[in-house]
Amino acid sequence: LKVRSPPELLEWHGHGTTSHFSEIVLGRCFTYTQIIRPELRDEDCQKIVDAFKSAFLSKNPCNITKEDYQPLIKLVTQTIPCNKTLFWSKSKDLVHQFTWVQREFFTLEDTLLGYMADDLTWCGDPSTSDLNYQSCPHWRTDCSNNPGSVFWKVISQKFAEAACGVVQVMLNGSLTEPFNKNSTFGSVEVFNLNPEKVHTVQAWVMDDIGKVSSDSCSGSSLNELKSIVRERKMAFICQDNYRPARFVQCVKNPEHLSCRSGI
Ligand code: N1C
Repeated sequence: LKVRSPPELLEWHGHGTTSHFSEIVLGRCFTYTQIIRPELRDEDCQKIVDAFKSAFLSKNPCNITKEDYQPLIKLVTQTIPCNKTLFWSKSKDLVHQFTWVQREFFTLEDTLLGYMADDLTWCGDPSTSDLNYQSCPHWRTDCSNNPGSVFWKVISQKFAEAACGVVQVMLNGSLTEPFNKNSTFGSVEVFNLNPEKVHTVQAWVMDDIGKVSSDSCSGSSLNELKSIVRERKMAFICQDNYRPARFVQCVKNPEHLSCRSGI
């Protein structure tokens, strides 16, 4: 006789684990390692997905630590070529449209672990070995040490530590603070760049099409980033509306004045 547990009340304020989470991450792992980057074809996707799930299953989803993800991190070794790391903050759609065309650049979502987890939610519960499809902690109203937030923090840190040469960051010039100290880029990635390997940080500050283009590179927000970068002994370059990325924005707005010939 199977005893069914009563329907649970929603314990957390965030969305529950994405339906079919295990199948999606396994499928994405195969797509990535077999089709997108066949140089990784020998990676063991089943093992990777098991390590991913072991990081948070049967654990309190408010007490996840960086150490929980170490076995997963150790399992996946992917090297990104120098000069090709592209960070971003508040510009996710554009940056991915850009890397889709400009294939040699890598955002974190263009690496195996970032690709597997992108846009998904996941958490477990100490009382079962199942995923919690009902609700997961919301980072602000419940707790910041939840499986998703800790995951992005850990892999963002690794991604930044591994960068070399010149690194790029795409920022959103339509915000008053294109560089935000509290973002993952501003709090984790800039501080984990290794100045012995990274000589230059290059910012591309992209305005939304239709908003009056502001000279964000000379504003106080970008000045703060410049200070941090220079303090850490790296060079800083800033470009407002970097043309190759502007062209990607213009695909959807070909008639806009800023997209016509004399841009
Ligand atoms: O906080 P952010 O941006 O500055 O984070 C972006 C920054 C990028 O350079 C990435 O390398 O940090 C990395 N990163 C992701 O790749 C990522 N994918 C999805 C950080 N967070 C990521 N997410 C989720 O979006 C995650 O849940 C986090 O809280 C948001 C951050 O987006 P943001 O504020 O625009």
